[in-house]
Amino acid sequence: MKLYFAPNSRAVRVAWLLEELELPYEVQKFSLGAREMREAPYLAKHPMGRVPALEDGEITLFESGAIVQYILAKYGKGRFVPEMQTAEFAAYLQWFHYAEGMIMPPMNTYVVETILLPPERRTEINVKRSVKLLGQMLTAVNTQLGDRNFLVGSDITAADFMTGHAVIMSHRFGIDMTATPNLLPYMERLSTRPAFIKADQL
Ligand SMILES: N[C@@H](CCC(=O)N[C@@H](CS)C(=O)NCC(=O)O)C(=O)O
Repeated sequence: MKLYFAPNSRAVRVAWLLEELELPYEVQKFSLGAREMREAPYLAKHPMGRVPALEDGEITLFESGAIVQYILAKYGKGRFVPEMQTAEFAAYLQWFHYAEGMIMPPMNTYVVETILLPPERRTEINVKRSVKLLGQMLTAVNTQLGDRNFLVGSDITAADFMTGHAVIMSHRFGIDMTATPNLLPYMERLSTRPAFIKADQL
């Protein structure tokens, strides 16, 4: 498998899973926003020129969540996914998709408005709204965690690779987490896993 990757991006989710499963993979590394991500050879792999994308033989796919589900279905041997007949499976799907559905949209706005746009084009109201929304999204994760170690069940699942990664990225971008105290030990649990450390340092 070949993973199209950039540090500090959603591609870490995929590398993290590949490391957890101890699967061999090759990495093509970009700097986020590099011109080659928008050139024809890479646009043939990902029409928006974004990361991650994955090649597996004849198959090429993008969208971090789809890639994670693909790898798990094909190579996961049941790991990191609750049994389909259990209630935990429904919760797993919900928290898996919460990352892209709920956390990343306000985080995108926050990053655009605080990092990517030149200062004269930033809008304070957009920053405030994204911080407020992110706070609401993270509060739901904080509540779900309560005193459990991971989002679903007693062990780590791919919902943590997705939503846990989004929580870690929110923290790294400077979102205040004093009102969501369960997130700090949760991030510590995730980010000290050897597989996360490897993926994060690619
Ligand atoms: N929903 C997509 C989002 C992909 C995405 O926006 N990736 C960002 C990095 S986290 C990217 O490649 N940005 C570079 C750019 O827009 O130039 C996924 O989960 O894979």
